[in-house]
Amino acid sequence: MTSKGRKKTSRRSFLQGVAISTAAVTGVELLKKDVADAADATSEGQCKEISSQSTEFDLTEKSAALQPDKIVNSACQFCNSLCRLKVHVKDGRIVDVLGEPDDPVQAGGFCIKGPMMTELVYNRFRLKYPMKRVAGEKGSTDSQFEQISWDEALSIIAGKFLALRDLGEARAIANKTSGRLPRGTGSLVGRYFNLLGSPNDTDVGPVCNDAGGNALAWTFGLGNFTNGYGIDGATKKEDLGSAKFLLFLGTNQAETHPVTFTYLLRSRAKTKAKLIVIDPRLTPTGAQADEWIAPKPHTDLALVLAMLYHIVTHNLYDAAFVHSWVLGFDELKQHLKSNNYTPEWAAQITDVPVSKIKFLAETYAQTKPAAIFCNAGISHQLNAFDTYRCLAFLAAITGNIGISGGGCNFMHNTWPGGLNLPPIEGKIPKKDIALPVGPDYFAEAIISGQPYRLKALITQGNPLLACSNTAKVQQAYRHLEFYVYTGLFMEESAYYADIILPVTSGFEMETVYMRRDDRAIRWQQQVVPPIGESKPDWHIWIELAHATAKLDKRNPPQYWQDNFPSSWKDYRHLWTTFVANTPGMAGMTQQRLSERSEPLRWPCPTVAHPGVSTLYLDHPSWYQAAESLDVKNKGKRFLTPSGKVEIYTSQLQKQLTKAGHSALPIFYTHPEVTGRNPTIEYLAELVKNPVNPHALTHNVKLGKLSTGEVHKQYPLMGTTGRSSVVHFHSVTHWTYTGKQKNGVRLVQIHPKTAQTAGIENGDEIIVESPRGSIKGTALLWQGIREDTIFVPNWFGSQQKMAQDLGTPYYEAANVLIDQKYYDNLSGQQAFKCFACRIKKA
Ligand SMILES: Nc1nc2c(c(=O)[nH]1)N[C@H]1C(S)=C(S)[C@@H](COP(=O)(O)OP(=O)(O)OC[C@H]3O[C@@H](n4cnc5c(=O)[nH]c(N)nc54)[C@H](O)[C@@H]3O)O[C@H]1N2
Ligand SMILES: Nc1nc2c(c(=O)[nH]1)N[C@H]1C(S)=C(S)[C@@H](COP(=O)(O)OP(=O)(O)OC[C@H]3O[C@@H](n4cnc5c(=O)[nH]c(N)nc54)[C@H](O)[C@@H]3O)O[C@H]1N2
Ligand code: SF4
Ligand SMILES: [Mo]
Repeated sequence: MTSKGRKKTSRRSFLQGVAISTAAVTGVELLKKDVADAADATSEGQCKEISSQSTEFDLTEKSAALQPDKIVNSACQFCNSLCRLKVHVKDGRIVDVLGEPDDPVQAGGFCIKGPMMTELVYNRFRLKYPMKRVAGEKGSTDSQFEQISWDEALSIIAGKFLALRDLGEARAIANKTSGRLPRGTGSLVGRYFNLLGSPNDTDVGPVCNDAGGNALAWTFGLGNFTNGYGIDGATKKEDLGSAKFLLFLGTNQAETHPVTFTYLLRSRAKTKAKLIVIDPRLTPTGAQADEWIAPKPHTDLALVLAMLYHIVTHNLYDAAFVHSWVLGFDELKQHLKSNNYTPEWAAQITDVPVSKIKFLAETYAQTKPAAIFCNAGISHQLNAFDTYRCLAFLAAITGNIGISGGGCNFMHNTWPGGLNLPPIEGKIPKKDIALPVGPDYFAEAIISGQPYRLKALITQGNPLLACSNTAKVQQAYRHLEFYVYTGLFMEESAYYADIILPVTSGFEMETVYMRRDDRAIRWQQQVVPPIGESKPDWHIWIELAHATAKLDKRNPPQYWQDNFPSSWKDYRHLWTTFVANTPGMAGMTQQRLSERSEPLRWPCPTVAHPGVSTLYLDHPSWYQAAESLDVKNKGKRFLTPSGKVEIYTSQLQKQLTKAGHSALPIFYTHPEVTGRNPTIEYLAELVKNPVNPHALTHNVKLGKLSTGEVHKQYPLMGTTGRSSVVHFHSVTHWTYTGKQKNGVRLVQIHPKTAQTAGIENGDEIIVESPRGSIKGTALLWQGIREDTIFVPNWFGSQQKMAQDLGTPYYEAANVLIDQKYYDNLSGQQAFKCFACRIKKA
């Protein structure tokens, strides 16, 4: 953050601090920090006029060399803090990147990655033109590729897809999107797949955080982050900034959403709101907290069930709200009691003391408004949908939903999920039911052909690092008949490709790219022309449709051309089309977005509407927006079938039972969690997924006790996640700054655990799981449970920037993780749990 005079606790002083003796230790005790630290946050995010300035005087003023010719309003393509980046351009070159001081949430701030956007533009490793494979085995680094024209590349792809379709195998063609895309790309992919007749265009959601959105939709009606950052235009008051209690589960926002987290800290310095962070390890987020609680990984569901139990049995709930707005409270109460989900029970499973669980439940219920925030630490559990549902129940029974400063802020369930295009002209083929959602299932379908085989695939993102069980993904991608890789660099996945397509980075396009968690978006101007022959994704799909038109023998060219007008290549035109066809966005015109310093939130039914901050707020502004989404919503507060919060209804029960679940979740967890716990069995039978009804899923049986057998060989638990604020998935590993700051894979291990294994700080180590092993460097860290290690993801074997910095090349961390374990409702992969052992390399 560009801040002045910030006090820091160094890692050294931290390591010299007190050892952790119990699972629940306060960040305060551990770091011996005081409230001054929190007050310090107020200085965060203060913008300096020119970022390269390093004193309080602006010594770049009148610097002939550094005065920009123009400043372009672009945006960052990395995290969901959605910073505006004001890009200084001199003589056609980017010379500086600053934040937006006129956006009160951003307050001029940005993180280390903002300026790294420039390193995506000027980068000798950028893919610059389309290529095709000419020699070498798929996956081998000896693979040879040769430059081809866009015309040739797109006609090869179209020809292959049409050939499969004509054999009656349209469903064998799939696409996997990434979260890093110009908005609306998924709608164009979906349209192309509709015309082709394949159901297998998957969104990044099931890999990322869909479970949260799914649970919200099933409980409250909309699948989105419920509250907003900054001033709510309807009430003219702070929304999340007015929270009195911030409960974070499985989210390390200090490193993953630094600027919006800074906004929360800035607000908290005024409100003195309590912040409690629940995470098996101490992160920079936990360091800011009043209390850090470290449960055993993958057991949050037990913690939340016990909080519910304590609130219900001690009458700590909001009886008036429950009476007016909640369906199924009595059934929930009965369920908690009959299963005996007491704090004592949960303490045994989670390893969090009983008193802590009770304290947590009481504080949450009695400190209103209380806002819950969750992210990948919850989403990447095999019980994610059920855990998120229980968290939604917590908010519902305490009346913390539909109020400013409260809500269920399940991150990365922002808007837009889909942007609508006009109805398709012409008759489209009937589609089969889709494969189980989540691209991680693709590997299984390619290898086993169950329930049917995938043969051709396009991806955005880097599945060879991002998907679970890398060895299986490698095997599958070698077997694919046809694979198209799109991306910025020659990443691990590109070596498996038949065709490689170069895409433009964020500064090279006028578009709407990232989105803020609270459903807000902003318009961004193009800063520089595309590098080489690279194209933005939406151009690729429009041009692919036109290439397909030329080769299709079944349909007239208009079938493709009319449904993909070339005018959409102008993003303004495409955006106007989205605005005209998507409910709730009539007020989000390009003109309005361009004129604002702040992003604008959906839903936003008219240009006079401020955009909704708090969903379900009992306020005319919300009712107007709700009705714009669907006329049937007229007068409804919650957008469920009943218009109320739905904890239990017979309809919910009927639907969820079909896939082995219940409207009232029981506790179960990953079989590789230590101890003997109720777990999950995947049945051979595939059923229609009630949460994703276009797709199949495995039926499951919940509750069978795990044997603990795996822990005889692999006594520890591993979890994964982001290495630090420096990296954004794999892409920043291709920047000099990224590799320079964080080029070594540091595996966090508790000192006692390391000592038992004969490992010292800085030792080269090997981490082994039943699937495979990886190398890393031991980072002894007192802020992690003794039974758990943390392995950062997205270090890869082809990240050429390592050459420049002399850092190692690494195997994907996902070799450690089993693809079998996933949430059969949301499709979320259990990235956050694996049995393991460690040794010195
Ligand atoms: N710098 C940076 N920022 C990013 C990204 C990035 O790659 N780099 N990626 C973006 C994306 S796509 C996403 S989805 C988000 C993810 O953002 P986060 O969810 O904040 O990131 P993670 O590091 O995956 O996981 C968060 C925390 O969950 C903890 N955790 C692990 N297992 C458990 C568990 O069982 N229970 C609980 N309560 N916690 C657990 C981990 O220790 C970790 O600190 O970040 C976004 N922002
Ligand atoms: N073990 C473990 N695995 C995980 C996770 C975890 O926490 N632990 N997290 C999961 C989560 S939440 C996510 S979101 C995924 C992220 O993993 P990915 O989906 O692979 O990450 P991305 O950042 O989307 O994509 C990486 C590459 O996409 C390319 N790219 C960048 N911008 C664009 C663009 O505009 N268009 C196109 N076509 N390509 C582009 C770049 O070459 C970039 O390096 O990983 C998942 N995998
Ligand atoms: S990565 Fe996030 S916090 Fe950092 S500059 Fe980009 S949008 Fe802002
Ligand atoms: Mo994600």
